[in-house]
Formats: sequence, C-alpha cells, structure tokens
Amino acid sequence: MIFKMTVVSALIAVVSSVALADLPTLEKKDRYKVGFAQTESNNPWRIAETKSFKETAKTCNWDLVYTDAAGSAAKQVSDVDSMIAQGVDVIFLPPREERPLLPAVLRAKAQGIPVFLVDRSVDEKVAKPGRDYVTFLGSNFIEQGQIAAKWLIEKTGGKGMILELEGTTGSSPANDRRKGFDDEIAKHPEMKILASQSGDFARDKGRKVTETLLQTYPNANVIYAHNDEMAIGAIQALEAAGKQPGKDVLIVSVDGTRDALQAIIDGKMGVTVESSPFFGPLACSTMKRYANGEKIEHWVRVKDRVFTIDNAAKYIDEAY
Ligand code: GZL
Repeated sequence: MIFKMTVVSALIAVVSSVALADLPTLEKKDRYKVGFAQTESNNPWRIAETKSFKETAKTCNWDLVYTDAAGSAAKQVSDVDSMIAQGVDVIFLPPREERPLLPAVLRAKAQGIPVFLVDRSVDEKVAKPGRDYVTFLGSNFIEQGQIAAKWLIEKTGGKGMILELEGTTGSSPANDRRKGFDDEIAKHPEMKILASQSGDFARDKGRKVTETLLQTYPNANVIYAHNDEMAIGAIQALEAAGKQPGKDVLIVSVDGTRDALQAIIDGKMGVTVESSPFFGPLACSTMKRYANGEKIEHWVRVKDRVFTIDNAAKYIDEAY
C-alpha cells in the first residue's frame, strides 16, 4: 500500500507541476498531423476502431501517425513520446491502463500538444479533462455493467451463480464494467459472484480462464464477460465441457461484435451491450470544434444500444 501511495503521490507531484499550465489550443488549418496510439490489434473491436480512424484520416484531412503498442502499456508510452518528438498537432489516445499513460499525457500537454482520450480513460484523480487533456470520448462503462446486470436479474428472477471474466487489468472499461455490474448484483441475495478473473479482453484467455473456473465452480450457471471476445471463448470452454451455453449457463457480455450477435441468434448468448468502436468521425468533429475555439465538454459520450434475441438479426449485417 505504501508503494502504491508513493507512486500516486509522485504522479500528483508531476501533475501539479504541469497542472498550472493551460490546456494546449489547436490552431485552425487545412491539414493536421494527427497521432493515434492504438493499444493492440488482438480483437475485432480494436481492428474496427483502427479502421475507423484510418478511414476518417482521408475525409478529415489528417496526415495520420499510427502506432500499435501490441498490448504493452510501456510501448504505448514510448509511442506517445515518439509522436511528441515528431511534433504532431494532436494525439488521440486509448490509454491501455489508467495509470501508466498519465506521464505521457502530461508530457504532451507540456509540449503544447492537445490530447483527446478515446475509448478508455486515465485515473481522473490524477489528470483532469479540460486541464490536462481536452476530453474523454467514450461510452459509460458503469452503465454498460448495470444494463448487463439488470437484463440478467430480469431473466433469472434474481437468482444466479456467476463467473465474471474481467477485461485488461487496470483499464477503465474493466474497472467500471465490474463496478456497474457487481453493485447491481449485490442488491440480490440469491445472486453470487463466485469468482472474477481477468481474461485481458482476449478470446483465448477468456476460454482458458473459463475452463479453470468451471473446474472450481461446476455449479456456475451465469458467465458475465467484459467483452464479446472473452464471452465467445467462454462459450467454447462450456461446449468443450459438455455444457450448453444459453441453457445450462447464461452468457451476458459487452461490445456487439458480429460473432456475439451470431451467438445470440444461435441461442448461446443472452445479451451484449453495445460499446461502439467507430470513433473516427466523432474524433474528427470534436477536434474541429476544438480548433474553432469551442469549449468541449469533459466527456463526449457515446450512446450504446442493447442487442438481444429480439434485434440481433436486424443489426448483424452492420456488425464488425
Ligand atoms: C471499450 C474498449 C474495450 C472493448 C474491448 O471502449 O476499450 O477494449 O470493450 C477492447 O473489446 O479490447
């Protein structure tokens, strides 16, 4: 605990030395050199987000500087530092985890480069929107967890033995999807979260974690996955164990990928709460507003739909 406080107090010290400076502005011009520091490309969601940014670069007059941190927060930090050194006009950043990227965000600010956080945020106890970065463009992850829980409560009448597959440890979607879901479940005494373990938002890790947890908790009859990739992995593990997903074990998830909508149509998944990856156009419009001198709200919120057996077939053709 002492180490953790030391790290936080060191970060706060860095922040306070930078916090006094104003947020960098963005001059109006025809073309911009834009940095997009992707976390990894290990799942359809990430690939769809990157495609959205690369397509938007053509229509928004960006010279895009794209990097892929291959799942390493340390590499993402060095990717951001390299963008700063290249003198980009603006950086769009999905911080892989809430804390490791904080110093890089502050270094960009100190070099006069505005940062827009996209799809994940940083620890707002340390760095603030409107002071250290322009804004956070993204979904309400707590609400996504709440919606998943409420669907489950309605479906089961408030009963369930739950295994939870968490996203990347330390990432804002994992932290908040857990908080939103767990706080809702806690209101129902006949619902219990038997175990909660990270599958790192990855399909194969989700499968392996589920295999292990099923051996310890054979009575589990619900799996809540923080993203569809882990949910699909869990479905594979259930079927390998001779269980019928959607019948023996209910699956609730988040994202809205094509494979998830197909699993819903096939009766293997109950619900997936959308978490749209298509940030390119919103990034373009928000950046233009900022360059025009508009004051940007601290959270540019993305509205998400909910996919169930009632609408999955209607939306699967547009899914990624
Ligand atoms: C959510 C995003 C998450 C997705 C996962 O905004 O950060 O990361 O839900 C992805 O699929 O890996």
